[in-house]
Amino acid sequence: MRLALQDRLFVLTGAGISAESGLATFRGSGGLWNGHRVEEVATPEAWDADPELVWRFYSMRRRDALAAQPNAAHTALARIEEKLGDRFYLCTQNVDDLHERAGSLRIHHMHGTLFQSRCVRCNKSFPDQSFYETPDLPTCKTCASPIRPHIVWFGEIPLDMDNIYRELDCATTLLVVGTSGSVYPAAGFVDIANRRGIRTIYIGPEEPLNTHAFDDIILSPATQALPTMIELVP
Ligand code: BV8
Ligand code: ZN
Repeated sequence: MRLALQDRLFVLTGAGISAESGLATFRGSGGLWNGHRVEEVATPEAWDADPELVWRFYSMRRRDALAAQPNAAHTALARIEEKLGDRFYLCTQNVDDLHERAGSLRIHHMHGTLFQSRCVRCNKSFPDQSFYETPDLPTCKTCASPIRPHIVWFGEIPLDMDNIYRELDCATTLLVVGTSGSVYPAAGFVDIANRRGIRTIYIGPEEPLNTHAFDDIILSPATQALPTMIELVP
C-alpha cells in the first residue's frame, strides 16, 4: 500500500494482532475467554453478580499480558507511526499494552486498558498491575467504594468516541487488522469510512464478518503482512 505525504492513516486493531504473541482471541477460543462466557465476566451485570469472579478473570488476563511480548505486527505499526507522525492514529479494541511496549504513542484504547483500575464512585482511573484473586477485593482509599477494572464492558459506552469520530473524519485511509467485525461500534468504522469515500483495507488470516465493506482484503497473519506492506511515497 502506497501512502503519500498528505495521507492520514487511521488504524483499527483487534485481538488478532496479539494472537501471535500468545494472547487468546475471543473467536479463536470458541467465544469463550479462557473458559468463561463473556456475559459471565465482561458485563456490568457480571460485576454486580460476582465481582470476585470478574477480578479473578482480569487478574489472569493481566498475568497473560505481562508474560507476552509485542510481535512484528505491533512493531511495524510503531515504525509507520515514526514516519507519519501526527498523520497516524491507532485505535485499538485490545486492553493489553503490547502496542505501547512496541513503541506506539498516538494510540487510543477504546475498550479500556488492563493495567488501569478505577473507583466505581470517584470514577478516577489509576495505574494498577495487582492481581486480586482472593475474596478480599480492593476498595477506594478516598471513599472506600469498590475498585473495578478500567475496562469497557458490553453495554457500556466506549471511551472518547468523539475523538475517534474526529480522527475518522480526517483520515484518508482506514487500515483494519485482526478483528472479526462482530462488536460495535468498532465494526461500523469501515461503514463510516466508505460513506466518506476513503480507502479501506483489512488484514487477517480469515475474512471478517464485514468483509464486503472493505476495498482490499489481505488474507495473511498480521506479522507477515504488516512489516512490508506500507510504502511511503514522497
Ligand atoms: C456500545 C473489553 C453504545 C473487555 C470489549 C446487536 C447488534 C449490534 C450491536 C449490539 C447488539 N447488541 C448489543 C450490541 C452492542 C455491543 C455489541 O457489539 N455486541 C456484539 C457481541 C453483538 N457493543 C457494546 O456493548 C459496546 N458498547 O455499543 O455502547 C454506543 C454505541 C456507539 C457509540 C457510543 C455508545 C461496547 C463493546 C465493548 C465490550 N468490551 N473488550 C475485555 O477485553 O475484557 S469487546 C472485546 O471483544 C474486544 O475488545 C473486541 O472488541 C471484541 C473481540 O473482537 P475481536 O477483537 O475482533 O476478536 P475476535 O476474537 O472476535 O476476532 C479475532 C480476529 O483476529 C479474527 O477475525 C481472526 O481471523 C483474526 N486473527 C487471528 N489470528 C490473527 C488474526 N488477525 C491477524 N493476524 C493473526 N495472526
Ligand atoms: Zn472512590
